[in-house]
Amino acid sequence: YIQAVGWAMASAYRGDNKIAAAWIGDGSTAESDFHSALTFAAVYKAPVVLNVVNNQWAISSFQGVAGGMETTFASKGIGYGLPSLRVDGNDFLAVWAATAWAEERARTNQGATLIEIFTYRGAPHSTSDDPSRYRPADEHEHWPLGDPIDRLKQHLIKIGEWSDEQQTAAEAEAVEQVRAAAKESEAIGTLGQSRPSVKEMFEEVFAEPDWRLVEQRREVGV
Ligand SMILES: Cc1ncc(C[n+]2csc(CCOP(=O)(O)OP(=O)(O)O)c2C)c(N)n1
Ligand SMILES: [Mg+2]
Repeated sequence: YIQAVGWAMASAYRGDNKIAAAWIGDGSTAESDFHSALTFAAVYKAPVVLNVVNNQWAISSFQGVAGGMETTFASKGIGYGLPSLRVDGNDFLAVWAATAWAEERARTNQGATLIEIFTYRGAPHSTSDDPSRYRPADEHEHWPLGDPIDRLKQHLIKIGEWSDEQQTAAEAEAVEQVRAAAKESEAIGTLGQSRPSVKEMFEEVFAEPDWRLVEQRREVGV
C-alpha cells in the first residue's frame, strides 16, 4: 500500500494521468502501514485504487481479529475522508463496476478510493496450512455467495453470450498456461532439489553492496 500510494503521489505531482492499484488482505489491514497509506492517499489526493480483499481469514485468524467485527473494512476509509465501497467480491461484474468507478476518479485526479472486496478463502493460506485445524472442515461449502467463476459463467450463458463448451475450452487453456509457466520456472530451480550457487545470495539486492556484504562475501570466498 505505501509504495502504491507513494508512486501515485509522484504521478499526481507530475500531473500525468497514470494511476496505481494495490491489493491487501483483511489481516494486513491490522498493520500500521495500512493507516499511513490511507492518511497520505487522502491528504495528497493520490490517484490510487486501494483494495482490501476480505476473504474472512488471515492464515488461521478470523477477520474479526483484525478489527472486522467492530466495523467493516470499507468504513475505515471513510474516517480518512476516502470514498469507500464494499462489494460482493464473488460477483465479477460488481467488482468490475466498482473498480471502473474508482479508476475514473483516480484518472481525473479526484483522489483515492478504498474498495472492500467481500469474499471467502475456500483453500488453505499456503501449501503448509491445514484449515481444518482452526475452522469446520466443511465451512467453505456453506459460503452463501458462491464461486465467482461459476456465477459469471451462469450469467453469461443465461444472456446467450457463452456456452459450456467455451467454458471447458477456456479452462483447459488456462490450465495449459499455468502448466507451461510452472515448467519454465522449474527449469530454473526447485526448492530442496536444486543447488543455487552461493554467490547468488549476495547479488541483485543492492546496486552498491554494503561493506558488511562485501566482507561476508570475501569470507565465504565466492
Ligand atoms: C509483519 C508481519 N506479521 C506477520 C506475518 C505473518 N503472516 C503472513 S501471512 C499472514 C496473514 C495475512 O492475512 P491476510 O492479509 O488476510 O491475507 P490472506 O491470508 O487472506 O492472503 C500473517 C499473519 C507477516 N508476514 N508479516
Ligand atoms: Mg485474508
